[in-house]
Amino acid sequence: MSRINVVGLGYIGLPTALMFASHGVEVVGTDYNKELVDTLNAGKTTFEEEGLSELFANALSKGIKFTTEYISTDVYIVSVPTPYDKASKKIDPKYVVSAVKSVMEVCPKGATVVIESTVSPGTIDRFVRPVIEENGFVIGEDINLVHAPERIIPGNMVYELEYNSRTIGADSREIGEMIKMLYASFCKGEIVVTDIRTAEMSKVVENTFRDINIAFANELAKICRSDNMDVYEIIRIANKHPRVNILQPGPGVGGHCISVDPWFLVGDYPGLANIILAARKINDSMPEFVLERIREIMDENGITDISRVGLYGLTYKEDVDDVRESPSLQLLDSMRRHLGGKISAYDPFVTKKLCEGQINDFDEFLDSVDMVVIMTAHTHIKENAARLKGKVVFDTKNVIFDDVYKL
Ligand code: SAJ
Repeated sequence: MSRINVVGLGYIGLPTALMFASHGVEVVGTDYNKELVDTLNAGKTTFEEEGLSELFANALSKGIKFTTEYISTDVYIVSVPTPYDKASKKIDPKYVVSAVKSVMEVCPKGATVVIESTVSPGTIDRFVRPVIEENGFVIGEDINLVHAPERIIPGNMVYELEYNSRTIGADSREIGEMIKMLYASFCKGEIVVTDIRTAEMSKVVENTFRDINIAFANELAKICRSDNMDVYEIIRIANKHPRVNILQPGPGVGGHCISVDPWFLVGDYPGLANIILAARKINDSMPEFVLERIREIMDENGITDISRVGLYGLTYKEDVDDVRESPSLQLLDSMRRHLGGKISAYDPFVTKKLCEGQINDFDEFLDSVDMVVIMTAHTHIKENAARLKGKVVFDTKNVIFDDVYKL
């Protein structure tokens, strides 16, 4: 194997490319975003992630290259976004299709195209195979096709890249085993080889499982609130049962995975995906539920001015700088629509201005509000909990153990 071309240098493609390069594989990373490629070529990473800078430095020392061009080589790893269409709920494969089209323009016969992006079951058959065939290639003879969905969690990506188990879906065992060997250059977890459709489905199922389980915790939070029971204590006690493991309620489910993938199943199997749809609706309703609680808590404390209420945390979860599908942004949107006014917000990981009332200094944020709504469980707020004294605190993430308002 001469070298690999990783196509798409985002949250998954970049660390994956760096990991391969750090383990001695010759890597060229391609992204059509010139600004992103320029940033990487200037020696800077494009997002914050534990251990990413060190991995980046290591990969650079091993000669990784970044470019906007697609190169002619034996293995392509396509790692581009796969959004869903908000109306039909089905996957929108446009980025995968356009990346594969670009690859087809340069790839030699015998090359293997690995799709890492999460896709709904059947996407590769319906959208990727035709692109390859339209270019005159016979799949399995001229071009090999593989699906190798990733499983890494933002916040612990570098560790999980190395230690998680992986799935490789391929048309033939031989090609599956070849790509397994490639990933085994850095992956110490078990690598299961299966067919493409099974790999597509199992990845979507993993995230759907988690969505449903979070929805259960969120529904319990609503039930407990309606009848004055402590949901956290109930979950803590129930989890003592050896076969019960309830997740934690929160202000909603964000990120570009768990809040998206279950929609693929709802879109493709309407009428069959019932629990999945209900779970999605429950999780999507949480920002509105938080808003109701904010109103109640404001009333109880005689706070009438919404501009004196501030949101702590804009990212979709703790200790990452990713705001995709963040419940905080959904809440801000609802607050603007229902309550009007300028709402203060602060996040130690976000400096880019995302809302009008955003304040980039924690002291200034605290000075400007009487009520703090904790939306994200950053380590920063756990370490600075004492500084919230004197404020009305609504802790949607259950990180402050004092007498504060909860979901
Ligand atoms: N959340 C809760 N309660 C919980 C756990 C999470 O409300 O008990 C919320 C989080 O606050 C967040 C959202 O759910 O808003 C999702 O966060 P997460 O940390 O559970 O997962 P992601 O979206 O960051 O990453 C997931 C992971 N999938 C699974 O755990 C099954 C990761 O392994 C996948 O690689 C990733 O999706 C992906 O790319 O698909």
